[in-house]
Amino acid sequence: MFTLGRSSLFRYLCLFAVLPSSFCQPGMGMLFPRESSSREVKDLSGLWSFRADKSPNRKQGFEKSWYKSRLAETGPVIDMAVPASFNDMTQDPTLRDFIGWVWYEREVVLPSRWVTDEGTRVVLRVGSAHYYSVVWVNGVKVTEHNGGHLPFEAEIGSVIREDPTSPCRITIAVNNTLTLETLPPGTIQYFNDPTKYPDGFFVQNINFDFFNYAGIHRPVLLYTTPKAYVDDITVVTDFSDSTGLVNYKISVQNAAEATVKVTLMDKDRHCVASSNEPSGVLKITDVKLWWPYLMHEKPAYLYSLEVHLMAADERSTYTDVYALPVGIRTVRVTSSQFLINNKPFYFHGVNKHEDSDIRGKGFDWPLIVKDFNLMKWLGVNSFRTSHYPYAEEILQMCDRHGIVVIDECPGVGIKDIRSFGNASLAHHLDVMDELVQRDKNHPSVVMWSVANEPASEMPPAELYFKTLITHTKDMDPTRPVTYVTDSNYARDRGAPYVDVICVNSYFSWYHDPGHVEVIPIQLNTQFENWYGKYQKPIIQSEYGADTVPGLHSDPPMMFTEEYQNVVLQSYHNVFDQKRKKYVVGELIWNFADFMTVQGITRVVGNKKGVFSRQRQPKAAAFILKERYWKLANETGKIPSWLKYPCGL
Ligand code: BDP
Repeated sequence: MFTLGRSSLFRYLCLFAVLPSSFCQPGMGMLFPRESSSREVKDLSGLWSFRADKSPNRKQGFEKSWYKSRLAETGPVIDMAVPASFNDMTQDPTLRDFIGWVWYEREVVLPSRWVTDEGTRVVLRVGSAHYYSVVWVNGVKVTEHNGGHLPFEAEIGSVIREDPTSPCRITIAVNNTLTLETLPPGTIQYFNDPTKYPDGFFVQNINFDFFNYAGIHRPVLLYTTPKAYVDDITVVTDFSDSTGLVNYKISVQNAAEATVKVTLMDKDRHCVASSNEPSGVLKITDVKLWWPYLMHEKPAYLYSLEVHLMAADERSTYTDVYALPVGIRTVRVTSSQFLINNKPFYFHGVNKHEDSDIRGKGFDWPLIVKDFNLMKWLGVNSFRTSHYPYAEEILQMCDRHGIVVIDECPGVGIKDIRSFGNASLAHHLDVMDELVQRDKNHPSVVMWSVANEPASEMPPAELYFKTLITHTKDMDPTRPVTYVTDSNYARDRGAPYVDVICVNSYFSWYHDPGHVEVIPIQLNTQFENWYGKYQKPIIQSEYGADTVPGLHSDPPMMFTEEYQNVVLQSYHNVFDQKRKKYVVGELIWNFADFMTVQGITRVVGNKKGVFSRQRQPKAAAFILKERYWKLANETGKIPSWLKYPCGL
């Protein structure tokens, strides 16, 4: 182990190479905040003060500078849970459907060392807030962020040190208005006819099928690092025979001089490789690869890459320690296979949503643990983060349990030609940058999805997706890139650029409703057409049928549990013919029922879940469970210790 007393620091600094200057790039890292001997984390989950700006132009909060004093002094506030969507918290229908700025505030008492020690960085991190956020500390603006599903940070040390005696007052204003350039896009439409609508009536139009929940959705944290710190780590893994290879690169900030010690520890805390260089390749003999759940006797093996930074500036010396979980695995795609560690991988999984009663899209550990138990019970080996990036803690669970992830950005509902313009593309590229930056080190993430069902037949879609996909591959050449299509194979303009074709189809539902007998023909045609044209592996990325739990009919009718069963079985028969050829996966739509906007096709939400929104199984869950365990037996390896499929 690497430990060093302060007195031996300078001797130590001389022992290791001084980092080259190119190594200290401007801070771009988004490492997940972890406690270590040099870092503390303070979780601000709990009750915040909350006020929706219901003024006609929604700008009163800015006009009256609500951030300058305590929110309660500006007008009436209510208690609000963080993290959570605000929409379903109260009985107020105008808050449920509120569009515009909402204001959150929390006062925090900080440990005095954080405030007095100039050698400590204090960072405020918002896991996600939907959609646009502005953040102040003690009335001073510290950052703003455009986008609803990814974290953002601000270093607040200098602000809190201005008045060490005052508590730290954090104000966050969040706006859920969507525009043609947001991801997902949306438009505001005003209705001015006084014979039909009340004064100021407007709606937000969207082209995606989930409720636009809003608020602070993921934990807000304060964390510390030393002034000189490990800003980022990038890990790319490979192996050759029984030797594992971990390519790593560490970037450091604020260090005039710095040395690093990198140690790779196995699960038993034995050091299996180490280095004193800021970048390089660690070689691990008798490597234990990271395997997906149900593909190996010991899935999801994680090493720990421990980075120990020793740095100095003219005033002081600093030590920073950061431990990153690392799974060693490879991903590759051929014209008909998806390979993990050079073995064919078949996705038998689900599409999910971050969605539940009361919390909306708010991060919730009990829900996450329940969902992982249900997924493992079902025999799921993978899911797609439809239709936006999920919380980092969920991806960490996937790393730990071997659940493979298709990581999707919020490019959903891009149907208006104006959303293919330069401003939209620039934002989409930024979001992909943020997503890859956040998720690049997760072994569970095996593919990036840049969009869901865009209007890919429109002429501007070709350049748009070519640019987006090429850019994503440049950022991360180690993972395939896709977008999910529902377009006709002959009209799709993005497919030439993707590595894997992901197709959604709803035969016997949106087309030929009630006629399950069309499924075998139409699904077969779908696969043959796409494969015939592109010779790329195909994933059935969505299929399903709305089902109201407890509704029954035989012969099966739409919306009954029996109908969902027949739809699934009819699809499965075709998958079984094609998976021997080029179909590499099937992801049911959806894992659980979820909330949508109100409309004539939705009965309090989308009911295509195999579980209800409260996570109780419909009949289809048992069909899927039987199938997925059979598939696991055929295409993977059910570990011998997994006698009965359940439990984490
Ligand atoms: C698909 C969309 C998904 C919808 C689903 C449905 O990708 O977001 O929820 O249809 O209509 O086309 O259930």
